[in-house]
Amino acid sequence: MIQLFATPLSGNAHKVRMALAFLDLSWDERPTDAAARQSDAFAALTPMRQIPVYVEGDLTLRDSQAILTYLAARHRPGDWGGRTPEERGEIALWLSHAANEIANGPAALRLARQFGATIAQDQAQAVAARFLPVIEAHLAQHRWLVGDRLTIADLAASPYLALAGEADIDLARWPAIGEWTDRIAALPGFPAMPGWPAQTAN
Ligand SMILES: N[C@@H](CCC(=O)N[C@@H](CS)C(=O)NCC(=O)O)C(=O)O
Repeated sequence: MIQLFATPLSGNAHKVRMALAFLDLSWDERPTDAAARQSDAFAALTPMRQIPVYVEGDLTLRDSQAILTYLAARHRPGDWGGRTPEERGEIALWLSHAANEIANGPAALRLARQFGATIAQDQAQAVAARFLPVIEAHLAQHRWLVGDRLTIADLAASPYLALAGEADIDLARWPAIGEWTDRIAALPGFPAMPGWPAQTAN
């Protein structure tokens, strides 16, 4: 049985939860709050002491982008991870944005506002201000980040943008981003996440 070490409010964990749900896989969710992340047992799973962590048999994998890459290769080869070299390159681009600009912009701002984390506010605002117009312009021209279908690029990039309101980012300013996160939430099997509004198909 797959185990997913996670919390309900972690956008990084939700990337993996969406992938598992869309793949129609069963998993055992292992709630891993801040106290649990300090335990020796959790440190033995991941030296970073961060969620999500994915365990399947002998495989233990940390980092949401890495776990998505694994799941795509295992369960949707030549599709979720890209059909062509060009698509694979484009998917790597959005996974990089997820781990850099989205993590250090909207996700960091949410962490500060919702959970009281100390962050470099000005820097996070600047990262978000630089990145949001880029993805908005892309999504104004494309229904999905890469190709004409859902890929792991969408799974990696969407949670912290769907939750941007919790970071005091007004999604009304970014309509294409909002329509895209609604589109993902309308997919059959989408797992609910607190703060990500439920949708019907569009
Ligand atoms: N690059 C990692 C980042 C994971 C991450 O930041 N996880 C957060 C929860 S969303 C965490 O465990 N924070 C606790 C900590 O850093 O100590 C990923 O994409 O999975």
